[in-house]
Amino acid sequence: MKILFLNGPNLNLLGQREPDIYGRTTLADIEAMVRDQAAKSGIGIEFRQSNLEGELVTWIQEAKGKFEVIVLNAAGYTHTSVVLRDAIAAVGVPTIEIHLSNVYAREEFRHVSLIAPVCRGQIAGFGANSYVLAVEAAIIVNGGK
Ligand code: CA2
Repeated sequence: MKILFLNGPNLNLLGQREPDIYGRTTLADIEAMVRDQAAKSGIGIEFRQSNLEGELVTWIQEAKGKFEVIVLNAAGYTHTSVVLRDAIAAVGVPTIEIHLSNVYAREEFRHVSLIAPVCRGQIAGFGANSYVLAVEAAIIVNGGK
């Protein structure tokens, strides 16, 4: 199995700004944790970040036939993006929504996810471990393989 991890805007700043909310772990640290976890199950991963909505859409479209599962932290686009929702629905690659923070314990606008209805499930609130848990969720989504 191959999993495509996609990260949205500003997640490249992890570990450098707002450590009280997002912790001190960098996105590169998280990628290393995910690679370790995936390697234990013989899973291949690709890990990308973009600040551009259209680039994320293109990557979702290109995932068809190359990846079995997408794990998506759409960051702020979670709460605003019709185009990401449409791409996930159109492409049909099973997608897992993840967040570092517990978005339901934060501002009300973060309680709404436009992508949740087209995702297989959601993991939120476990910091960097949301990504590690997503590897296990991806195995479940892929039928245990
Ligand atoms: O908790 C999450 O993972 C979020 O997707 C993070 C987004 C936020 O808009 C979502 O509501 C929840 C924000 C990502 C920005 O990350 C930063 C990291 C360090 C410094 C500033 C922003």
